[in-house]
Amino acid sequence: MTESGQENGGGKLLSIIIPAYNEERRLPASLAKIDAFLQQQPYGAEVIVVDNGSTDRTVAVASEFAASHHWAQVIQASVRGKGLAVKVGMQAACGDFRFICDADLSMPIEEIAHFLPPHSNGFDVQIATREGQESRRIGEPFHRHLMGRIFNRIIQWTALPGMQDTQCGFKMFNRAAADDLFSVQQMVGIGFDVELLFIARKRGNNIREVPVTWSFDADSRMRLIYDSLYILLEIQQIHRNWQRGFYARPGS
Ligand SMILES: Nc1nc2c(ncn2[C@@H]2O[C@H](COP(=O)(O)OP(=O)(O)O)[C@@H](O)[C@H]2O)c(=O)[nH]1
Ligand SMILES: [Mg+2]
Repeated sequence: MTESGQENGGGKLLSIIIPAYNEERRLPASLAKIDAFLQQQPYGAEVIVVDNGSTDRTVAVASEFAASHHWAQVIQASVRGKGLAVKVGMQAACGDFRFICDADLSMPIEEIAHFLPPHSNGFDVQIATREGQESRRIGEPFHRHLMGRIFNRIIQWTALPGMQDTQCGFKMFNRAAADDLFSVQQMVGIGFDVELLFIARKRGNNIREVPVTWSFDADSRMRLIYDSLYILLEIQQIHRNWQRGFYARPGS
């Protein structure tokens, strides 16, 4: 990794935003993997860990890492919710490409290369997908996959037709899309992925689904049934927000 990313006009090519809630166990290993990966890359990058309300040592382990890696920082947001954490991180980021990255690295960090130039050329938003022939799901119990597919059908019917996997926690936004979408994002919780993709489609953004290898991790902050049902309520809210003009470009 270059210190300043001079080949990139002094800016950074990549920002990795990691929402983290009670991740003291998973975060150190993931940060070490990201560090090792970035050291091998020719471009400048930054890592932003965003906590909100963790009750364990998440902030301490992330701060320890940031203290010894000047391109890493920790942000503490006040209100809970992955959506808010991602929004805060994206708005603090400075990279040309900004990547949401779950703390568990259930997608190996090396796959991020598929979201960067030249693969990213012409795309505003790129989302990791665990569906399709080129994707690989490792270790996922059958009933979890089935629930996920049913849930995806419901999301397709109600908000995002044709989109095979909206919920994978790895998504890339180019600078323009990030500046635009996160400035109008309203959902602070679980519904934020659907909301961002919904707005991106309405904007006519070019969205690409990127097949990835993904490993199931039973350790989850999500409450499977409750959160799935809650997203449906949030989808109703997204449609209401759209009708009320909440997603209009600021100043338009
Ligand atoms: N900052 C923050 N991160 C969260 C919150 N809820 C979930 N996350 C993070 O979101 C990511 C996905 O969570 P995970 O438990 O792996 O969910 P799953 O993969 O969907 O089962 C992880 O990095 C979590 O730490 C939250 O309220 N605040
Ligand atoms: Mg996970």
